[in-house]
Amino acid sequence: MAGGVAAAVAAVSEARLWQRLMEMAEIGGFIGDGGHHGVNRPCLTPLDREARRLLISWARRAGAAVSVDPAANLFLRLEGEDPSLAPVLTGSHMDTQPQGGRFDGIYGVLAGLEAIEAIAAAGVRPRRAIEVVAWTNEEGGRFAPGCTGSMSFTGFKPMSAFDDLVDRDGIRYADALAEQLAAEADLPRRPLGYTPHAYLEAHIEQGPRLEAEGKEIGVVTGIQGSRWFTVSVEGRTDHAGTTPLRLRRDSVQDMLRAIGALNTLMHDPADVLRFTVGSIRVEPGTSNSVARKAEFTIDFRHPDKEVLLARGDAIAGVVQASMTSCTATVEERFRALPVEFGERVPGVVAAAAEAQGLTSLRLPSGAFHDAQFLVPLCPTGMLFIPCRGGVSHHPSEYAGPDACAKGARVLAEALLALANG
Ligand code: HGY
Ligand code: MN
Ligand code: MN
Ligand code: MN
Repeated sequence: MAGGVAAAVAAVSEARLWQRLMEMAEIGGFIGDGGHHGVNRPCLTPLDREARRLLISWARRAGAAVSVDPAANLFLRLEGEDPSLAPVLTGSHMDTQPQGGRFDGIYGVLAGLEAIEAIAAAGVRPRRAIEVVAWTNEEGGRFAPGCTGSMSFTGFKPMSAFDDLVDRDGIRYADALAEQLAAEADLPRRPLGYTPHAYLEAHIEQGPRLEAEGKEIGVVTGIQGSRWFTVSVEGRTDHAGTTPLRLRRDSVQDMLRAIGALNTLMHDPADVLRFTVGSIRVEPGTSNSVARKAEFTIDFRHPDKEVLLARGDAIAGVVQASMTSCTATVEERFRALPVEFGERVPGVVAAAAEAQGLTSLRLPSGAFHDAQFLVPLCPTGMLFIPCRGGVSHHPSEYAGPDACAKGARVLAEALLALANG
């Protein structure tokens, strides 16, 4: 390891990174299942802004320049020798699932800050600037779909495509975004989007493989594809006690029939079930009225593009064939095709892990990430750290201080290799 790199890696502080992870977990923190400390920190909310202010205070103390783009993506910049060169970009997201954990997303942002802080503390000046980004709305929990910040940044979709997304309270994405930017009017602004020299995101695995195989670093090879649909079944509300079955137009009954049929379509014995109904809403929603409307979401994933397209395109037909007395509409809300990271960035991650004497495993990501949208723009990759039992999107999500620090050290070395390359 070159002198500078060794000093930078050595300057990564396990204690500081852990302290910050735990402090961030208090913002939106709650005690959930089994007494575990969960985090519920939706995007574009006062909680999100409180977490961002805390991050900004740490970043400025570390000498990083802070700025925000029109999608409210937040950037922390460690200047390089040649500011005219395209920066290397790292980062992740700060928003969580409603029953989220203390590491999904925020680990990649804080590992990125830890890496640039250690590089600066070691007196190392990278050739290119290194930027840490906190992407807006990766989870899609409040405003579906997710990744609206990175999709806006990369031009995958125009930012205006998300304006009219609404949350459960009917608040529009554009209005929540405007509120965020107004609350952060004191922060320097930057234009939307640029082409990074490379992008590398650190994240917990959110799966069981690294822990099961006793490996310390995941060299991520790619991300499977995801498609989100919203199905709305319309019937008629009636009295639960007096309306004969033959006269009913019961949207819940038809919804259940459709979900049963979809499970048959989606469940491939050679495959794990990659089809999730995560949200169901029923109107009027009283026990003694037949449901007029039943709306449910579909999250369908697959690593093979053809299967993702063919089975996803078949969903609407299966839903329509399942209707006996109701009508249904099927709307696709999100589509991210499978991506492969190639060799450039994964190779740098693998070399850094080896240089630090850490065991590593090449594996694909089952979870989607903002990295998916950087692939068409620049050399892209991810590094994973193991998480307990592979559990995520649950309060018991956990990665230990040692695992978090190992990931941050590999990130620091990989970022320097990319920034000096
Ligand atoms: O849903 C996902 O895959 C990511 O964790 N948001
Ligand atoms: Mn995540
Ligand atoms: Mn997540
Ligand atoms: Mn992500």
